[in-house]
Amino acid sequence: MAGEPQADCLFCKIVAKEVPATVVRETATTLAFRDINPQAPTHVLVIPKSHHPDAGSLAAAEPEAAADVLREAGLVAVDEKIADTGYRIVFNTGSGAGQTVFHAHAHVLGGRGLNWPPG
Ligand code: IU
Repeated sequence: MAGEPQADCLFCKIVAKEVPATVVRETATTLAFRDINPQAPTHVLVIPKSHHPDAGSLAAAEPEAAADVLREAGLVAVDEKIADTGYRIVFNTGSGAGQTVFHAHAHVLGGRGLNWPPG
C-alpha cells in the first residue's frame, strides 16, 4: 500500500532506526539527516517518514507530508545558517536525473556558491 515501509528501502530503515544517520531535525512526519557524501558544506536530506518513491508521487498521495518536507527543508536552512546567503532544495526524480534512492527526499545544499544551471 502507498506510504507503507518497504523492507528493501534504505531510508525506511533510517526512519525505523535500523540504519544509523546523523539526524538534525525530526517531526511526526519527517526526518532530516546529514548526507553521507556531502556535496556542499551543508548537505542535509529531508524525507517523509512514509514511503513514496519520489517527490511527485509523495505530493500526489500525501500533499500534507510533501508540504511538511518543504517546511522542514526551510527550517534546516535556518538552523544551518544558510538561509540568508542562499541555498538550494533539490528533488532528483528518476535515474536519468541522478536519483539513486527511491524514497522521496529533498536535498538541502548550501554554504558555498551554487552554479546555475546545475550539471
Ligand atoms: P539521490 O538524489 O537519490 O541521488 O540522493 C541520495 C542521497 O542519499 C545521496 O546524496 C547519497 O549520498 C545519500 N545517502 C546517504 O545519505 N546515506 C546512505 O546510506 C546512502 C546514500 I546508500
